Amino acid sequence: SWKYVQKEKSPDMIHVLQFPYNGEPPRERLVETEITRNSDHFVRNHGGIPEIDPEKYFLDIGGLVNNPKRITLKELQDESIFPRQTSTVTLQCSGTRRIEQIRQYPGDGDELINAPWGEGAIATARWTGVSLKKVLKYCGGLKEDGKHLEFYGADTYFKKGQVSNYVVSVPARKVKVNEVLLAWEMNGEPLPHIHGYPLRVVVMGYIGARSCKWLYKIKAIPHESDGVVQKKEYLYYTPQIGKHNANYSNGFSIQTMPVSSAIMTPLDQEQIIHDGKIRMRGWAYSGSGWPVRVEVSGDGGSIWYEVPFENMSTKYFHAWRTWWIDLPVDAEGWLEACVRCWDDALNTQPTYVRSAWNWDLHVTSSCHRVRIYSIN
Ligand code: MTE
Ligand code: MO
Repeated sequence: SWKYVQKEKSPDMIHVLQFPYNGEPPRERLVETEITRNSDHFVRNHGGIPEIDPEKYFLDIGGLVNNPKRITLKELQDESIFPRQTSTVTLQCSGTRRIEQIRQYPGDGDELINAPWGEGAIATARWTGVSLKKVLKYCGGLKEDGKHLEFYGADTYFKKGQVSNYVVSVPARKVKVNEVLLAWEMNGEPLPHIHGYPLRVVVMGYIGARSCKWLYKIKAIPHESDGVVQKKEYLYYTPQIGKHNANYSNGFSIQTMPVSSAIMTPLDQEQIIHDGKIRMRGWAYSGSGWPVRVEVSGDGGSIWYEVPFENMSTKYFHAWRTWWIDLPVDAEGWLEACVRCWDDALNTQPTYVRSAWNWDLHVTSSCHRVRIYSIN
């Protein structure tokens, strides 16, 4: 997989894990653009990168559909069969900002098996492909008890004592509302190998884990997938569950991403010489609504300043909003800046890391904080 890292990723990616390859871009670059460059898009892999010949490739669609089908890439791309769809979508790994849970409560969580992501395991791209809704229709639609769609990725990996393919599922209602895309293009370019070439799933509003890469099979099933990734990983445990009592049945599958945000500049521990205002930039995203308000504080959360509406990007419902603000700061010395976001379903972020701490260290959605040294 290293050859694809060198070919397809920026040289200054932060390699969160070398094998399987997991990387995120430098913080200060991520929010420079609303649409992330392909080379800067984070990568989250569980195993190696499969080599798939697009000429020999086909997608099997079976299980509880009326007419199971085997479809080639050419057929999928034939616009007389399937209308093409391009959607601008943010993918966020549920491990984003995990480093805060690890640093603040070392040893409490299952950190040995979980990559220590920073704020960069999130990115936005224009994905082109076909809606899974249309593909299911082409297969005669779902049978009565076809309630979930299971996705099979061609990569294999070893985890939790089992060797398996990458297998996950989403409920059929997510497909019915047209929030699941099968994509072969990323920002107008062929899908990079590292991002799932030749075909991947893009699920809007859900954790990145459901957006299966190197897709080769879709199966309609009556219940959530029994695969390892669905049932043993990406589980949310309420805070009273920890290493002494966690078992896979007392966690539940994380699907929809909660509202979250982050300050990308200035960096944590940065020294800033300024004239009473500090320029801050970041992202805000919600899988369960639309980020409508972002507030930033320079004193740890006593006084909040609203990010002016015109400083928030985007017209894309399934994407993040990048933002900037010139934060008024009088104080000198060390101070704590933090950010919080509201979405249009009135969800907001927990105040402290502990408020949303969970044993498997997912969805660190508390107010993001950076310590900066102010010289005024
Ligand atoms: N699909 C397969 N086949 N194998 C994987 O390891 N990782 C998932 C998802 N799809 C994964 C996968 C996870 S956890 C995330 S966050 C997203 O892919 C990341 O997508 P990206 O690597 O294109 O950014
Ligand atoms: Mo992920």
